[in-house]
Amino acid sequence: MPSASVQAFLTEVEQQLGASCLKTDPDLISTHLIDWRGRYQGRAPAVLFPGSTDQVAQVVRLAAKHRVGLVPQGGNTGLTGASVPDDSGDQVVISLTKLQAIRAVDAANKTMTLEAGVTLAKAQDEADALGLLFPLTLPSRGSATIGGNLATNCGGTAVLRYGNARALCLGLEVVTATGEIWSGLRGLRKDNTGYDLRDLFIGSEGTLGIITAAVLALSPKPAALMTALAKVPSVESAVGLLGLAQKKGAAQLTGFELMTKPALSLVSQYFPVLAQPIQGMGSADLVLLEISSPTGEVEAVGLLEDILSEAYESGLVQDALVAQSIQQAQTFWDIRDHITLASSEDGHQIKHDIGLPISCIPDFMVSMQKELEALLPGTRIINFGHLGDGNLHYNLACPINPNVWSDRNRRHEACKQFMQRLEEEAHHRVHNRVVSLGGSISAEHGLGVMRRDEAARYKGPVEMGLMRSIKTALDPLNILNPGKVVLV
Ligand code: FAD
Ligand code: 2HG
Ligand code: ZN
Repeated sequence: MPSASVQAFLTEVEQQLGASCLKTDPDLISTHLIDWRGRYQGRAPAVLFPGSTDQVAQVVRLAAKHRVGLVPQGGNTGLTGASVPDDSGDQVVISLTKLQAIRAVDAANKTMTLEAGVTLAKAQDEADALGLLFPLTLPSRGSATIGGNLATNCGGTAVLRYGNARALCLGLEVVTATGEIWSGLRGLRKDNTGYDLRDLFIGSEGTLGIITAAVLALSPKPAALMTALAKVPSVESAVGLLGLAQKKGAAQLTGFELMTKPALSLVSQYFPVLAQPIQGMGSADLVLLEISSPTGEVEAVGLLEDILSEAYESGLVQDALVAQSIQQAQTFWDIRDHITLASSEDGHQIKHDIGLPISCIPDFMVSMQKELEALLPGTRIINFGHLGDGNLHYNLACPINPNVWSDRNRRHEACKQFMQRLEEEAHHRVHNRVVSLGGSISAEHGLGVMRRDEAARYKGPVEMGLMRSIKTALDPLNILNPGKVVLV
């Protein structure tokens, strides 16, 4: 049973917003209480679905009155357990998915004002219809929402050229923890009028305010986006290829993704049809390069061929496949975008989302692999990600046990036990090394609950103190996503 204050809160929400704004049936709300990976399972008596900014503000005012913790949720694709409630049964999920309006478009200013529940895929389509580009892109774009993208300051596969979500947002509308509405929907590229509140809310994972709408910055649409796959003999070569591609392609290089052998073999195993384009390349580490061209496909293909032939001659690349059409370019992305899905089909992994100076990555990979082979013999290092940004998804998968592997349930159980038993130790080992190299323990996914305590281990007292001061100043009653990011 939820506490008396939670019950009183829900009664008032129903009176003020109407019964259609909340769901309490356990079968209907269960998917909102577990994260995308199935790693964090919480409890809540209800999920609320406000239909406007005013209704969000009403909910927050009632939550403050009754001291009820609210967990903002968009597409629930987050990977750090930040979008689901804890297991107290006294937090309430507030879904922003009903906030769907496209409020304004301004093609000359290259901006679009959207509500928080619009999916990233829809935002991309809207920009496309204007003849422009919203360049943020993630494999989860079909479900992830603009509110969630900004609350996590997500990265994705075009950061190299266009920056993180933060760089693509000019203004915000936010419901504060007291239930007031801050209307900061400015479409300005320059605005130095005091503290940057927008930047404070972006990346705060629903702990400082609830984003209800945003002004997004659009870019000119390239005439063509083309891709190539390059087989690299080592990660040093991949780093060398990055330097060469940046020198020759400059800002036309929009994507540079590493996919190591073990990551690709998961895609081959669980999505064999998608993996067909790489069958002839043998088992190898691959880099996916994307070039955007203002003139067209022929020029983009020409630039890719130029980069790759020089790389081949200097031994950085052993083989390459350049897409010959936009459709084929997409098939290369499909391989990359399915690594996380293939991983979750395989079973739970110990996930890391690390950021490193690119120059340190080759040494990190060699020394880390040695350390992990000694600590976790047989573990598969599913290493892939945004090498162009120095961001790797350095995930550890359970050693294959041939006795249980073909049985999905038993395989998943084995992986779950592997993760639960070794996660903490593996995180410490990987993160200690990353931090000793000047890196980050969360390059793009945020802290949530998964990395909250790890971050507190590495950040000094000054940084932690400032973070707590910000949280208590903006959310003095600790009702917005309590327990996530930083404990107060
Ligand atoms: P949720 O998962 O619902 O929420 C995430 C966080 O934002 C929570 O803290 C939540 O409380 C908060 N929140 C949500 N909406 C609001 C709001 N309106 N106001 C305030 N707080 C809010 N991430 C990357 O950075 N790069 C990737 O390449 C990438 N690829 C992915 C691929 C897959 C297959 C999956 C499953 C996930 C991937 N992610 C990636 C992670 C995830 O998709 C992103 O973090 C995304 O931005 C989350 O959006 P969402 O709407 O699903 O947010
Ligand atoms: C990606 O880049 C996502 O595909 C997911 O950030 C990473 O599965 C992961 O660890
Ligand atoms: Zn990523």
